[in-house]
Amino acid sequence: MRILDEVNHEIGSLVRAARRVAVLSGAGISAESGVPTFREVQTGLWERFSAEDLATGEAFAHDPALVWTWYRWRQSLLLQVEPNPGHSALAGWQRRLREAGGELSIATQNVDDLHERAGAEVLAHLHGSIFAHRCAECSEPAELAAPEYDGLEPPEQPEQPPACACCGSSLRPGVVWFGEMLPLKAFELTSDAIRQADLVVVVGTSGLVQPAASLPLLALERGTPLIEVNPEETEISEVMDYCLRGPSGTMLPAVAESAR
Ligand code: BJW
Ligand code: ZN
Repeated sequence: MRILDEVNHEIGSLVRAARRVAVLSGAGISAESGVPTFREVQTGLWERFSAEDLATGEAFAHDPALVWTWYRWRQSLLLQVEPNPGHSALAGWQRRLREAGGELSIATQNVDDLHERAGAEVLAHLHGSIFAHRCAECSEPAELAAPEYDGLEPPEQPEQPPACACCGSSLRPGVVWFGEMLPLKAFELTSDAIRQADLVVVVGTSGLVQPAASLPLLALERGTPLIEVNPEETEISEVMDYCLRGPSGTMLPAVAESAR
């Protein structure tokens, strides 16, 4: 493992030679857009809870209004932020590789849509989408208007989740909570993309949450080079060939530029 604070010659050569690139992204890539990462301390209504406490079916069953309002507030925050240079760099690299007959696939653990808003196509949302809703009982999908909070300050009062039009049970966000299975198709597409890649880039994830954190290990089967982009050491840094220690908003544009 080589720890670097800038893109060097070796990384440049790997990136230039790569025709099939697989990217796994996590909350860190959206941090510079102003989206809190998953393991940051919370404020307001939720300051007594960690995000991990709230992202469970048990929490939703125990206090549906609290959990529902947390997700609606996060939606409203996302509607007020923009993709950052890290998202844009991946989108541009994907476009250029495709024009040259290659492929860059993006699998994200993020429930936001910032990759798409930067112009990228996302192969897989491994943990679902915060903008999708469905019935917690019968799984019927539901469309909802945007939340009315201003997005910056958490609301003062929790609101109850709306009722399903089919069965009257509570709606829930279309995300994957702890203890729930990941969408099989998304998981398989990501596994295939990593197995077929000639370069794997892991960006902005702590590598703590399974099974997503183990997906990059599939690259080891064929000895595919692995690059991590993260200002901090992570649970999966050990298996990386290169660790670029810096924010993705700076590092990814430099990596993508070295592909030219
Ligand atoms: C920057 C940066 C910058 C900052 N630039 N970087 C024991 C062992 C193994 C597994 C388990 C176990 N006990 C339980 C499990 C299973 C569990 C799990 O993994 N738990 C661990 C916590 C131990 N996993 C599951 O339950 C999964 N399902 C499953 O296993 O199904 C099988 C099963 C079924 C039934 C019973 C039992 C098993 C489901 C996991 C679902 C995760 N869902 C969440 C919430 C989604 C909805 C929402 O957003 O609210 O997904 S949890 C949360 O973590 C979210 C994230 O996608 C995910 C990963 O977080 P991520 O992206 O890594 O963010 P952070 O905050 O952790 O890290 C940010 C990183 O960014 C840091 O490294 C920073 O340094 C970096 N950073 N600024 C670049 N500018
Ligand atoms: Zn229903």
